[in-house]
Amino acid sequence: MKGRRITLERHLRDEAGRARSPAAGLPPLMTALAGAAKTLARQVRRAALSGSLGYSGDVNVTGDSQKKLDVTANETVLDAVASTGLVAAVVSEELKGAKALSDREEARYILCTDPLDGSSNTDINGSVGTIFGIYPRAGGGPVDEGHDLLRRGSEQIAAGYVMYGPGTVLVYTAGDGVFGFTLDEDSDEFVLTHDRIRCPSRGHYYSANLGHLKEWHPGIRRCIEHLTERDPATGRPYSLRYVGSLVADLHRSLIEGGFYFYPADGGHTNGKLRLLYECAPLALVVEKAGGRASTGTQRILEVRAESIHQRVPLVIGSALEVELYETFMRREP
Ligand code: FDP
Repeated sequence: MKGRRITLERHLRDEAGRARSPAAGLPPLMTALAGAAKTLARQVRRAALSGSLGYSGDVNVTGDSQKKLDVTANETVLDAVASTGLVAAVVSEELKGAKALSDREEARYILCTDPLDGSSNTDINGSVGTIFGIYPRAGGGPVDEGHDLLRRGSEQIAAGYVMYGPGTVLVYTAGDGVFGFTLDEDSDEFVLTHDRIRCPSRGHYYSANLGHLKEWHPGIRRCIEHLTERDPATGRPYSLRYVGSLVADLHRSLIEGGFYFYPADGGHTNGKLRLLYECAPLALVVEKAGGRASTGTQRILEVRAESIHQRVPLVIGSALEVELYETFMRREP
């Protein structure tokens, strides 16, 4: 990249230096997460060589068969954040309950994470990701599930994701702007490559598992019919793009416009994706970039979690497409 080279460390220092930045206490935690991402990028890249492809033989708490990489990714992220002493507890897709890490006063944060999202892609050398949302503790003393963990996404002070694709990209927001960093493997540094990302207000892609189409809300089926009709004046038909890895599909929508959705269906009556460590962190990123995220009827960031592994329907991406989807859901059949 031409011009001044800004590493993640440098960027975090600059942000922390701004008097009112909400990121002030976050640099060591973000640095630890970036460190975990570097380790994971290597583990994912070398998985076929190190015998780490395939299933672990266990099933996680939400019923998914765990991949070996799910297990190592979880350990990698937990070890990294535990070493900072800043995190009181972690909610992870791979842990049945929240894991308490520290009861010291400096442990001011709660981390919600999906350490390896899209793990059905690991064995075919496809893109996968890590998702994280960071909350301030609600109070002192021992972590209280109701107050500290069952939160609204709007209470996050930072959130982001790492995408392990052809390159490794870390995208995060601490409230003021969304920033994307690409891992420079020569220097082993994350370098700012996407400054103050803005999600285009509309795009021409939609991403969803159409295998469930017949079981969707009639409004969503009508929305698909609308998107696939030919009308060059409004850019229709839209093109379908579906990696089947939320982070990768979301990253496309964030950068190029368009939207991703995973509604309720016969097998997933509340949708498939988890509120605390998939939907809420990505909703914060997308909203801070000017996009939208909703259940189809409610803004994701306003949904208060009722349990740590709660699922919700999700539609996320360019503001105009998310609005269109919501409009179709509201219309009478
Ligand atoms: P995966 O099960 O592979 O971890 O988080 C769940 C998730 O992937 C998302 O990343 C992805 O978008 C979705 O599920 C894929 O679900 P389908 O296989 O039903 O399309």
